[in-house]
Amino acid sequence: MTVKIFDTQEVQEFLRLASGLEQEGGSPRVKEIVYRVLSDLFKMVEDLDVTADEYWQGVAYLNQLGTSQEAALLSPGLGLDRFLDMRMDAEDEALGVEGGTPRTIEGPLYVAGAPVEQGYARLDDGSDPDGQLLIMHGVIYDADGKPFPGAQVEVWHANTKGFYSHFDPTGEQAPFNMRRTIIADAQGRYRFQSIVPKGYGCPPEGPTQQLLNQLGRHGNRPAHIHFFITADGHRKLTTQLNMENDPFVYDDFAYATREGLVVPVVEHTDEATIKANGLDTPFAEMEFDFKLSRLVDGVDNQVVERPRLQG
Ligand code: MBD
Ligand code: FE
Repeated sequence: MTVKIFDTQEVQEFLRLASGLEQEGGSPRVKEIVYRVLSDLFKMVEDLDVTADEYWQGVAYLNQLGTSQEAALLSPGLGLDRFLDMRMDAEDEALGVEGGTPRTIEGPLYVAGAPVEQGYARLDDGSDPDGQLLIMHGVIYDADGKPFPGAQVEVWHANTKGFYSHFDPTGEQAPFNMRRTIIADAQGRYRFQSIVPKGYGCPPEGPTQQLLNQLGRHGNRPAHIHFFITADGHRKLTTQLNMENDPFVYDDFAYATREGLVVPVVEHTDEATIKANGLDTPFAEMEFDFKLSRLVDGVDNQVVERPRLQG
């Protein structure tokens, strides 16, 4: 079709009507957003000459996305989560905030309410037969570079199949497996034992992977560990560490890898080191220190509230 109607008075008035802009009630903010989204969609349909068949395929896709609970998975896949981070980084730059550990996206798989431990925790319950022992540790530093005793380290990661507890399609994992909250010790240190995770892959038959296939893209993430770090007087840090030896480390479908967040996984096989760590088998070690940023005018200007599963 070559006829153009988007710019006619009839269509422009219709957009205002459908967005509730001629109504008294409702939310001005929602009206403003819906008006913009609808306008952009109408224009896209006209400019790209979207057929009715294509349109209804799109509607069916959205239904599928919801039924599969994958909306918050498609979002990072299309780079929207990364874009929100880019905006926060730009805001920091404009305000002159610098020097903390880089943020990166939360992802869709956090669960609130993990067990709380002091200084040290074991994250895995020993049920993953392929698990390679992992020791990870480091220090939480405040904005002045001083260790922060009592800082709260929330950590979560996948098993050797790339599956997270509470979201495991095999149903094999117990609640809160590989999820803990660790309170930093008197020297600001945290330490945990777990197993080396494997990278996540989108459900191969799900709507997210289906769309990625149409884009000629894969749906894999490198092996990674998620963190929320919380401490008085500082902004909550949301970040992830990616394992340096993973083939996807710089090819993440969710665009979460960042300079400064790639960590070597050091393999230890010599007896003395094994013993010194109180262990009796070879293990992998990761070390990472987190540096927090202070509140901006007394508030966390970038804290994100979103619906989260409560375990
Ligand atoms: C994950 O484990 C993840 O961290 C993100 C961002 C998206 C999908 C799965
Ligand atoms: Fe993840």
